[in-house]
Amino acid sequence: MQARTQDCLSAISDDYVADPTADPYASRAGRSAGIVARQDPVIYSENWRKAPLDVRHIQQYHDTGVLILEDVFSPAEVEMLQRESARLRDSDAIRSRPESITEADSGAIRSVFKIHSLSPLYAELVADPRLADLARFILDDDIYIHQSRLNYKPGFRGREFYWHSDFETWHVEDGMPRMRALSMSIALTENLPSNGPLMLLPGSHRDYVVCTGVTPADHFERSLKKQELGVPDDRHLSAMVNRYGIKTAIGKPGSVIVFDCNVMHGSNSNISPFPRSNLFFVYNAASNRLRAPYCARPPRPEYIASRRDITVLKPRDKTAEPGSSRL
Ligand code: 6CS
Ligand code: FE
Repeated sequence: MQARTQDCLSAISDDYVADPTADPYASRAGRSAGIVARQDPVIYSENWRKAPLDVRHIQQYHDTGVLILEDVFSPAEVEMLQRESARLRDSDAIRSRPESITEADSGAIRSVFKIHSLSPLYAELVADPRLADLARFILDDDIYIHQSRLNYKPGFRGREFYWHSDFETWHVEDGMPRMRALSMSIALTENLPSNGPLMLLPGSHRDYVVCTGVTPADHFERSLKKQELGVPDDRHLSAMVNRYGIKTAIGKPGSVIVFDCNVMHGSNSNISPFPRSNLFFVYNAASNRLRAPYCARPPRPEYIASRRDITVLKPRDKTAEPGSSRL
Protein backbone atom coordinates (compact mmCIF):
# COMPACT_ATOMS: atom_id res chain seq x y z
CA MET A 1 0.00 0.00 0.00
CA GLN A 2 1.41 3.42 -0.96
CA ALA A 3 2.62 5.55 1.93
CA ARG A 4 -0.03 8.09 2.77
CA THR A 5 0.66 11.56 4.04
CA GLN A 6 -0.65 12.27 7.53
CA ASP A 7 -2.99 14.83 5.99
CA CYS A 8 -4.84 12.14 4.04
CA LEU A 9 -4.86 9.72 6.95
CA SER A 10 -6.75 12.20 9.06
CA ALA A 11 -9.48 12.24 6.40
CA ILE A 12 -9.62 8.58 5.60
CA SER A 13 -12.42 6.32 6.54
CA ASP A 14 -11.73 2.92 5.04
CA ASP A 15 -14.84 2.67 2.93
CA TYR A 16 -13.59 5.62 0.92
CA VAL A 17 -10.26 4.13 0.00
CA ALA A 18 -9.61 2.67 -3.45
CA ASP A 19 -6.31 0.80 -3.73
CA PRO A 20 -3.97 3.49 -5.15
CA THR A 21 -1.38 0.91 -6.19
CA ALA A 22 -3.84 -0.58 -8.73
CA ASP A 23 -4.66 2.79 -10.20
CA PRO A 24 -3.20 3.54 -13.67
CA TYR A 25 -4.36 7.14 -13.33
CA ALA A 26 -2.99 7.81 -9.85
CA SER A 27 -2.35 11.53 -9.36
CA ARG A 28 -1.57 13.88 -6.46
CA ALA A 29 -1.15 12.04 -3.06
CA GLY A 30 2.43 13.26 -2.95
CA ARG A 31 3.38 11.92 -6.40
CA SER A 32 5.89 13.71 -8.61
CA ALA A 33 4.68 15.34 -11.84
CA GLY A 34 4.72 13.22 -14.96
CA ILE A 35 2.80 12.03 -17.99
CA VAL A 36 1.41 8.51 -18.47
CA ALA A 37 -0.17 7.25 -21.69
CA ARG A 38 -3.95 6.98 -21.89
CA GLN A 39 -5.04 3.39 -21.32
CA ASP A 40 -8.60 3.69 -22.62
CA PRO A 41 -10.19 4.00 -26.05
CA VAL A 42 -11.35 7.40 -27.28
CA ILE A 43 -14.23 6.16 -29.42
CA TYR A 44 -15.75 3.08 -27.80
CA SER A 45 -18.05 2.15 -30.71
CA GLU A 46 -16.30 0.03 -33.32
CA ASN A 47 -18.65 0.53 -36.27
CA TRP A 48 -18.16 4.19 -37.19
CA ARG A 49 -20.68 3.89 -40.02
CA LYS A 50 -23.37 3.87 -37.29
CA ALA A 51 -22.18 7.26 -36.05
CA PRO A 52 -24.74 10.11 -36.00
CA LEU A 53 -22.11 12.32 -37.69
CA ASP A 54 -19.98 12.10 -40.79
CA VAL A 55 -17.03 9.71 -40.28
CA ARG A 56 -14.56 12.57 -40.81
CA HIS A 57 -15.94 14.25 -37.69
CA ILE A 58 -15.57 10.99 -35.76
CA GLN A 59 -12.00 10.66 -37.05
CA GLN A 60 -11.23 14.22 -35.93
CA TYR A 61 -12.59 13.53 -32.44
CA HIS A 62 -10.60 10.26 -32.29
CA ASP A 63 -7.37 12.03 -33.29
CA THR A 64 -7.72 15.25 -31.30
CA GLY A 65 -10.34 14.67 -28.58
CA VAL A 66 -12.09 17.85 -29.74
CA LEU A 67 -14.93 18.52 -32.19
CA ILE A 68 -16.61 21.90 -32.81
CA LEU A 69 -20.08 21.62 -34.39
CA GLU A 70 -21.56 24.84 -35.79
CA ASP A 71 -25.28 25.73 -35.96
CA VAL A 72 -26.50 22.74 -33.96
CA PHE A 73 -29.30 24.80 -32.39
CA SER A 74 -31.47 27.33 -34.20
CA PRO A 75 -31.60 31.02 -33.24
CA ALA A 76 -35.08 30.41 -31.78
CA GLU A 77 -33.76 27.58 -29.61
CA VAL A 78 -30.73 29.62 -28.57
CA GLU A 79 -33.00 32.47 -27.54
CA MET A 80 -34.97 30.10 -25.28
CA LEU A 81 -31.74 28.77 -23.74
CA GLN A 82 -30.42 32.31 -23.17
CA ARG A 83 -33.65 33.38 -21.44
CA GLU A 84 -33.37 30.36 -19.13
CA SER A 85 -29.72 31.21 -18.40
CA ALA A 86 -30.72 34.76 -17.39
CA ARG A 87 -33.57 33.42 -15.22
CA LEU A 88 -31.18 31.21 -13.27
CA ARG A 89 -28.54 33.94 -12.96
CA ASP A 90 -31.04 36.57 -11.74
CA SER A 91 -32.88 34.32 -9.30
CA ASP A 92 -32.20 35.06 -5.63
CA ALA A 93 -33.39 31.55 -4.81
CA ILE A 94 -30.79 30.04 -7.15
CA ARG A 95 -28.03 32.39 -5.98
CA SER A 96 -28.57 31.27 -2.39
CA ARG A 97 -28.17 27.58 -3.29
CA PRO A 98 -24.85 25.69 -2.99
CA GLU A 99 -25.04 24.98 -6.76
CA SER A 100 -24.26 28.66 -7.40
CA ILE A 101 -20.56 29.53 -7.41
CA THR A 102 -19.55 33.20 -7.38
CA GLU A 103 -16.33 34.82 -8.55
CA ALA A 104 -13.92 35.17 -5.62
CA ASP A 105 -13.28 38.88 -6.21
CA SER A 106 -16.38 40.43 -7.77
CA GLY A 107 -19.08 38.17 -6.35
CA ALA A 108 -20.59 37.85 -9.84
CA ILE A 109 -22.11 34.47 -10.59
CA ARG A 110 -19.33 32.29 -12.06
CA SER A 111 -21.16 28.95 -12.45
CA VAL A 112 -24.40 27.24 -11.58
CA PHE A 113 -24.14 23.47 -11.21
CA LYS A 114 -26.68 20.68 -11.70
CA ILE A 115 -28.71 22.83 -14.06
CA HIS A 116 -30.32 19.73 -15.56
CA SER A 117 -32.13 19.40 -12.22
CA LEU A 118 -32.77 23.12 -11.66
CA SER A 119 -34.22 23.73 -15.12
CA PRO A 120 -36.88 21.65 -16.94
CA LEU A 121 -35.66 23.17 -20.22
CA TYR A 122 -32.08 22.03 -19.62
CA ALA A 123 -33.39 18.64 -18.46
CA GLU A 124 -34.93 18.35 -21.93
CA LEU A 125 -31.75 19.54 -23.60
CA VAL A 126 -29.40 16.97 -22.09
CA ALA A 127 -31.51 14.21 -23.66
CA ASP A 128 -31.77 15.95 -27.04
CA PRO A 129 -30.73 13.43 -29.74
CA ARG A 130 -28.37 15.98 -31.30
CA LEU A 131 -26.27 15.68 -28.13
CA ALA A 132 -27.16 12.39 -26.45
CA ASP A 133 -26.98 10.23 -29.60
CA LEU A 134 -23.41 11.39 -30.25
CA ALA A 135 -22.42 10.82 -26.61
CA ARG A 136 -24.01 7.36 -26.68
CA PHE A 137 -22.11 6.48 -29.87
CA ILE A 138 -18.72 7.71 -28.60
CA LEU A 139 -19.12 6.04 -25.20
CA ASP A 140 -20.90 2.96 -26.65
CA ASP A 141 -23.00 2.50 -23.51
CA ASP A 142 -26.03 3.78 -21.69
CA ILE A 143 -25.28 7.34 -20.58
CA TYR A 144 -26.17 9.61 -17.71
CA ILE A 145 -25.20 13.13 -16.66
CA HIS A 146 -22.16 13.11 -14.39
CA GLN A 147 -22.18 16.91 -14.08
CA SER A 148 -23.94 19.85 -15.67
CA ARG A 149 -23.13 23.51 -15.22
CA LEU A 150 -23.64 26.91 -16.73
CA ASN A 151 -20.38 28.88 -16.81
CA TYR A 152 -21.34 32.54 -17.18
CA LYS A 153 -17.87 34.09 -17.67
CA PRO A 154 -19.51 37.56 -17.37
CA GLY A 155 -18.09 40.56 -19.21
CA PHE A 156 -15.51 42.76 -17.46
CA ARG A 157 -15.16 40.42 -14.46
CA GLY A 158 -15.33 36.76 -15.62
CA ARG A 159 -12.25 35.05 -14.23
CA GLU A 160 -10.10 32.33 -15.81
CA PHE A 161 -10.27 28.56 -15.53
CA TYR A 162 -6.65 27.47 -15.28
CA TRP A 163 -5.30 24.59 -17.45
CA HIS A 164 -6.56 21.19 -16.33
CA SER A 165 -7.81 17.78 -17.41
CA ASP A 166 -11.37 17.29 -16.17
CA PHE A 167 -10.72 13.56 -15.85
CA GLU A 168 -7.84 14.12 -13.38
CA THR A 169 -10.28 15.85 -11.04
CA TRP A 170 -13.18 13.48 -11.72
CA HIS A 171 -10.90 10.47 -11.14
CA VAL A 172 -9.08 11.73 -8.04
CA GLU A 173 -11.91 13.63 -6.33
CA ASP A 174 -15.00 11.84 -7.65
CA GLY A 175 -13.74 8.27 -8.19
CA MET A 176 -14.50 8.11 -11.93
CA PRO A 177 -12.64 4.90 -12.86
CA ARG A 178 -11.84 5.21 -16.57
CA MET A 179 -11.73 7.72 -19.41
CA ARG A 180 -15.23 6.95 -20.70
CA ALA A 181 -16.86 10.36 -20.38
CA LEU A 182 -17.08 13.54 -22.42
CA SER A 183 -18.25 17.15 -22.20
CA MET A 184 -20.52 19.06 -24.54
CA SER A 185 -20.31 22.83 -24.25
CA ILE A 186 -23.16 24.74 -25.89
CA ALA A 187 -22.39 28.38 -26.66
CA LEU A 188 -25.16 30.70 -25.47
CA THR A 189 -23.25 33.83 -26.43
CA GLU A 190 -20.60 34.55 -29.04
CA ASN A 191 -17.37 32.74 -28.14
CA LEU A 192 -14.84 35.29 -29.38
CA PRO A 193 -11.03 35.54 -29.20
CA SER A 194 -11.55 38.47 -26.82
CA ASN A 195 -13.99 37.13 -24.21
CA GLY A 196 -12.18 34.19 -22.63
CA PRO A 197 -13.10 31.31 -24.97
CA LEU A 198 -12.26 27.68 -24.22
CA MET A 199 -8.66 26.84 -25.22
CA LEU A 200 -7.84 23.17 -25.77
CA LEU A 201 -4.70 21.19 -26.67
CA PRO A 202 -5.87 18.98 -29.55
CA GLY A 203 -4.41 15.48 -29.12
CA SER A 204 -3.61 15.94 -25.43
CA HIS A 205 -6.38 13.48 -24.53
CA ARG A 206 -3.80 10.72 -25.05
CA ASP A 207 -1.50 12.05 -22.30
CA TYR A 208 -2.58 11.77 -18.67
CA VAL A 209 -0.78 14.40 -16.61
CA VAL A 210 0.05 13.22 -13.10
CA CYS A 211 -0.22 16.21 -10.76
CA THR A 212 1.66 16.93 -7.54
CA GLY A 213 0.19 17.92 -4.19
CA VAL A 214 -2.31 16.34 -1.84
CA THR A 215 -6.05 16.97 -2.08
CA PRO A 216 -7.20 18.97 0.96
CA ALA A 217 -10.58 18.47 2.63
CA ASP A 218 -13.45 20.18 0.81
CA HIS A 219 -11.13 21.17 -2.04
CA PHE A 220 -14.12 21.92 -4.31
CA GLU A 221 -14.97 24.97 -2.17
CA ARG A 222 -11.86 26.63 -3.60
CA SER A 223 -11.18 24.77 -6.86
CA LEU A 224 -14.48 25.75 -8.48
CA LYS A 225 -13.53 29.41 -8.03
CA LYS A 226 -9.82 29.09 -8.73
CA GLN A 227 -8.20 25.72 -9.39
CA GLU A 228 -4.61 25.53 -8.08
CA LEU A 229 -4.35 21.79 -7.41
CA GLY A 230 -4.83 19.02 -9.97
CA VAL A 231 -3.27 21.31 -12.57
CA PRO A 232 -0.25 20.50 -14.75
CA ASP A 233 3.18 21.80 -13.77
CA ASP A 234 4.75 24.40 -16.06
CA ARG A 235 7.30 22.00 -17.54
CA HIS A 236 4.78 19.37 -18.67
CA LEU A 237 2.26 21.98 -19.80
CA SER A 238 4.92 23.68 -21.93
CA ALA A 239 5.90 20.36 -23.47
CA MET A 240 2.27 19.59 -24.33
CA VAL A 241 1.67 23.02 -25.85
CA ASN A 242 4.82 22.61 -27.95
CA ARG A 243 3.58 19.20 -29.10
CA TYR A 244 -0.11 19.89 -29.67
CA GLY A 245 -0.53 23.64 -29.98
CA ILE A 246 -3.49 25.58 -28.58
CA LYS A 247 -6.88 25.51 -30.32
CA THR A 248 -9.19 28.36 -29.34
CA ALA A 249 -12.84 27.34 -29.56
CA ILE A 250 -14.50 30.25 -31.35
CA GLY A 251 -18.15 29.84 -32.22
CA LYS A 252 -21.55 31.44 -32.58
CA PRO A 253 -24.40 30.89 -30.11
CA GLY A 254 -25.88 27.47 -30.84
CA SER A 255 -22.54 25.84 -31.66
CA VAL A 256 -21.37 22.86 -29.60
CA ILE A 257 -17.83 22.02 -28.47
CA VAL A 258 -17.50 18.27 -27.84
CA PHE A 259 -14.38 17.33 -25.90
CA ASP A 260 -12.99 14.19 -24.31
CA CYS A 261 -12.78 14.03 -20.50
CA ASN A 262 -8.97 14.07 -20.61
CA VAL A 263 -8.28 16.88 -23.07
CA MET A 264 -6.10 19.56 -21.46
CA HIS A 265 -8.05 22.83 -21.54
CA GLY A 266 -8.53 26.15 -19.82
CA SER A 267 -9.79 29.67 -20.53
CA ASN A 268 -8.58 33.19 -19.86
CA SER A 269 -10.35 35.88 -17.88
CA ASN A 270 -12.93 37.94 -19.69
CA ILE A 271 -12.20 41.68 -19.51
CA SER A 272 -14.23 42.41 -22.63
CA PRO A 273 -17.77 43.77 -22.31
CA PHE A 274 -19.10 40.59 -23.97
CA PRO A 275 -20.18 37.66 -21.71
CA ARG A 276 -19.03 34.18 -22.71
CA SER A 277 -21.81 32.01 -21.32
CA ASN A 278 -21.72 28.30 -22.12
CA LEU A 279 -23.71 25.32 -20.95
CA PHE A 280 -21.59 22.26 -20.07
CA PHE A 281 -23.09 18.77 -19.98
CA VAL A 282 -20.83 15.88 -18.94
CA TYR A 283 -21.97 12.49 -20.24
CA ASN A 284 -20.60 9.44 -18.46
CA ALA A 285 -20.94 5.80 -19.49
CA ALA A 286 -23.23 3.84 -17.16
CA SER A 287 -20.46 1.24 -16.78
CA ASN A 288 -18.11 4.00 -15.62
CA ARG A 289 -20.12 5.23 -12.65
CA LEU A 290 -18.26 6.67 -9.71
CA ARG A 291 -16.46 4.61 -7.11
CA ALA A 292 -14.77 5.85 -3.94
CA PRO A 293 -12.65 8.93 -4.60
CA TYR A 294 -9.03 7.95 -5.29
CA CYS A 295 -7.80 10.76 -3.04
CA ALA A 296 -9.27 9.05 0.03
CA ARG A 297 -11.41 12.06 0.84
CA PRO A 298 -15.20 11.99 1.28
CA PRO A 299 -17.04 12.25 -2.06
CA ARG A 300 -17.83 15.70 -3.46
CA PRO A 301 -21.49 16.78 -3.20
CA GLU A 302 -24.11 15.26 -5.49
CA TYR A 303 -24.64 18.56 -7.32
CA ILE A 304 -21.02 18.43 -8.56
CA ALA A 305 -20.78 14.69 -9.32
CA SER A 306 -23.81 12.41 -9.73
CA ARG A 307 -23.26 9.43 -7.47
CA ARG A 308 -26.68 8.39 -6.18
CA ASP A 309 -28.94 10.38 -8.49
CA ILE A 310 -28.23 8.40 -11.70
CA THR A 311 -30.86 8.62 -14.45
CA VAL A 312 -29.94 6.79 -17.64
CA LEU A 313 -30.92 8.94 -20.65
CA LYS A 314 -33.21 6.95 -22.93
CA PRO A 315 -32.73 7.36 -26.70
CA ARG A 316 -35.35 9.60 -28.36
CA ASP A 317 -36.41 9.57 -31.99
CA LYS A 318 -35.41 12.54 -34.06
CA THR A 319 -39.00 13.59 -34.71
CA ALA A 320 -38.15 17.09 -35.79
CA GLU A 321 -35.40 18.42 -38.05
CA PRO A 322 -32.24 19.82 -36.41
CA GLY A 323 -32.75 23.43 -35.46
CA SER A 324 -36.44 23.08 -34.87
CA SER A 325 -37.68 24.59 -31.65
CA ARG A 326 -38.49 21.20 -30.23
CA LEU A 327 -36.95 22.15 -26.89
O1 6CS B 1 -14.08 20.17 -10.67
C1 6CS B 1 -14.84 20.05 -11.62
O2 6CS B 1 -15.57 19.05 -11.79
C2 6CS B 1 -14.95 21.21 -12.56
N1 6CS B 1 -13.73 21.92 -12.72
C3 6CS B 1 -13.32 22.36 -13.91
C4 6CS B 1 -12.31 23.43 -13.94
N2 6CS B 1 -13.73 21.82 -15.07
C5 6CS B 1 -14.59 20.64 -14.93
C6 6CS B 1 -15.57 20.84 -13.85
O3 6CS B 1 -16.45 21.84 -14.14
FE1 FE C 1 -12.91 21.75 -17.25
